[in-house]
Amino acid sequence: MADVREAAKLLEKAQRVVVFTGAGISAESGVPTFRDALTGLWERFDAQSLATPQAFQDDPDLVWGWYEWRRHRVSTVHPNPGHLAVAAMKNAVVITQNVDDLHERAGSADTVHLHGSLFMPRCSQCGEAAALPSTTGEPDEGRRVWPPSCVRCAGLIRPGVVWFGEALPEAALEAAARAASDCDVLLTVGTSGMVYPAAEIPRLAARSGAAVIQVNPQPTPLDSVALVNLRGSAAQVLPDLAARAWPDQAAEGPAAEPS
Ligand code: BV8
Ligand code: ZN
Repeated sequence: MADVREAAKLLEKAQRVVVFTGAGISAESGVPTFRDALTGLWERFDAQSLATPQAFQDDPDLVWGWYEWRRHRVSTVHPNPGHLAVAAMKNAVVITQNVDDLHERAGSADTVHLHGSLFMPRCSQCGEAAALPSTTGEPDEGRRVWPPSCVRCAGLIRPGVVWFGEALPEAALEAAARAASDCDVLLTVGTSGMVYPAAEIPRLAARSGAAVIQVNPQPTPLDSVALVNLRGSAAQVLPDLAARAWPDQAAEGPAAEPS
């Protein structure tokens, strides 16, 4: 209990807050984390081997099918109290490794996506942005789906995510580094802190004098970077933490998912 009170004090006093999230914040919405074993068609693969340019080149319909299945899944679930609590943190800069749109649907309109999004497909050849195919009728268990073709060069359309071995979007990485080095408090939620350069963000904040607060039911390599470790789930810890740090905001009640 002392920890959540200490964390709330740090947030209450803070001028500039950054919230840095990973797959764990979407787990309670029903979005599998990267650690969760893959199911169905993909059970014999691990996420890291599928999320690569090589995998797409070798097996475009397997990889495109996987991302269409994930996009369909995300479109059938909703932000949880963790996302809503973050959206209620008025001046917080939200930086995520997640490719889902649950932060935006909870009200965090300017979320910085370090690893792209499931909702911004583009041509793998000329980079032209592509339309999102409809996901209606997508079977829950997922299947191989041949990627659409680019209207400009007929190249294969790929998901707008950052694959292993690919550079992060420069603007997003710069915005994240700037916010982390300027903040008073960085709240890291639901990430194992193992994927770089994203995992550098909480470390950069700590090196720049900020207080790092970690929310995660499990220990991670960020335990030693954090001033306060809150061992619990995002949907349970964040609403309580926000209510303690900003009681007046809590009185207004969390934002409902914008219609
Ligand atoms: C690059 C998009 C070079 C796709 C993703 C330095 C050291 C070592 C390795 C490297 C290094 N620098 C670069 C590398 C290589 C590599 C890397 O980091 N490898 C790791 C595995 C060692 N990095 C790269 O390849 C990066 N690119 O380096 O390019 C370059 C540079 C210039 C020019 C050209 C090239 C690109 C990395 C991005 C890859 N794309 N995602 C997709 O989603 O399909 S990464 C993906 O995996 C996610 O975005 C996320 O980043 C990561 C998963 O981590 P988490 O989100 O933390 O999720 P995880 O499942 O691991 O953990 C969940 C946590 O939540 C757990 O701790 C759990 O306890 C907790 N939890 C569970 N339930 C809850 C909860 N917490 C709270 N509440 C709950 N309810
Ligand atoms: Zn093209």
